[in-house]
Amino acid sequence: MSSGDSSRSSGTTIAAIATPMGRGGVGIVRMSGPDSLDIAEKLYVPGPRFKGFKAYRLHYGWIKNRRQQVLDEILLAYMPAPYSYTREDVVEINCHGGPAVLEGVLEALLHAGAEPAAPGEFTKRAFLNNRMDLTQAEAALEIINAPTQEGALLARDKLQGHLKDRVESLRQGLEELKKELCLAVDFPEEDLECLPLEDLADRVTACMQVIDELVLAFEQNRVFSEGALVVLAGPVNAGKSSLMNALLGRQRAIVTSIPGTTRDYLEELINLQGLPVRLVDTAGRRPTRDRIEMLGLKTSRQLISRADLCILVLDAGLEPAHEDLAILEEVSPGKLVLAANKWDLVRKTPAWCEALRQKGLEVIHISALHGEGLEELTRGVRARILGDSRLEASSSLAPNLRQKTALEKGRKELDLLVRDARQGTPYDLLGVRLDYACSCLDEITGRIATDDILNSVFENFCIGK
Ligand SMILES: Nc1nc2c(ncn2[C@@H]2O[C@H](COP(=O)(O)OP(=O)(O)OP(=O)(O)O)[C@@H](O)[C@H]2O)c(=O)[nH]1
Ligand SMILES: [Mg+2]
Repeated sequence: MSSGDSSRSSGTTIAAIATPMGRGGVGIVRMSGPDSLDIAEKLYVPGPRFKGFKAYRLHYGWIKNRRQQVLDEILLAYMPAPYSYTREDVVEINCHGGPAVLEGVLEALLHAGAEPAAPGEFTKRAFLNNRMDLTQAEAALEIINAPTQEGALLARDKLQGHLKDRVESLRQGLEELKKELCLAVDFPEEDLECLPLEDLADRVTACMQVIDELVLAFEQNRVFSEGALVVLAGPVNAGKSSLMNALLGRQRAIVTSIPGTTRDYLEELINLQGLPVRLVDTAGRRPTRDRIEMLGLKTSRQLISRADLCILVLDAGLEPAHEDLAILEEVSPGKLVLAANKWDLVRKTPAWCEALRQKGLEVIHISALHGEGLEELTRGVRARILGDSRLEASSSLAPNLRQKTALEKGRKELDLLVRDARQGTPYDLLGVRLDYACSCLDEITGRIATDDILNSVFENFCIGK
């Protein structure tokens, strides 16, 4: 492995608070490096039955602060290398989860010889010590950040190394091809016999298909890891804010019968049967000269252009004006659902609604006020965003943006390779393209890990992970 910053991994012992700041029942301070146990011994006050530190046991006792005063009652775990998160000696101190205690313990460890850990440094060491590849390190961050359990399950598969295995098997296929290419080059008179052009093209195309599947899964996974952006839009007074509140289950947005109640946008995260959704209520559309309202409408347009899905809310009892339907031109039909609201006042499908349905628009009758039709709306929203795809095993191999970019780079090279091969480019030159495609895959797993790559991965981590 050619990795940049392995210097810190050898020798130093790092420490950090691993649990979030704030008050909790338990907080954990973590150390990793060769001096972990020595440093812990300086500060640990044994409990009554202590008979020396044993690996993978919890030791009851007390911990001193840097002034040697007994600070808190603790449980201390000692996990010697190589069977630890970082593959180095690790000590974890479970103390009470208050900021003063946690800071006091950390301060004492630093005073006794540990160095403060950088963001993600524990995981970076785990990577540098070959405990995990880069896709697994990134999955550790993804599982922490997952907004719903479904999102966490997707990250879990990557944490277990499934994406790594897929990328490694792709790479292996390319390596084998490379070997055969070399053979063909060594015996040029037989090259086509050793590796017929069609065979070469087929095998590279199969690799590209695997890459395409992974890239496709990226989009789906993005929705689960970041949340889908769903924007409520439509004319004033249609009931957008009422719908926001109904879906949220609490009165978040102000609702009045005065048109133009909402001016700025409001965003809340909701869980639609496992699908995380960033739900946004926007200012209602109407012709206006009010500067604040105009700014609100501009923001609303920007949100609509970025949305994964737009819910056009209309008052079912009012035939929409031409400009109320302008959004149909702004948003592609696949990204639009019409919620015909105030159904409690109408109870039969108006002709204009039917006409829109005929045009292929999905129309769902709801009453935001009485909470009717919300389940159907939820189902419609999920189906639109997820398409036919379900949470299947394949989607759990979804790459993140960094990994997807590297996959696309590799795919482009393979595409060029097939083109060159068909144009009769000599086999040894094709080998160069194969090497480059392999190096793109290596960026994903971290076989090639420059400082730039490592920094871009670990700068997003929190301290203590
Ligand atoms: N009968 C009935 N009234 C509703 C329903 N939904 C909303 N309303 C009423 O319609 C009025 C407007 O509701 P809002 O939720 O403020 O509408 P809005 O689209 O956010 O309006 P703006 O913020 O002005 O764009 C309020 O008086 C609501 O109580 C519904 O399903 N049935
Ligand atoms: Mg409103």
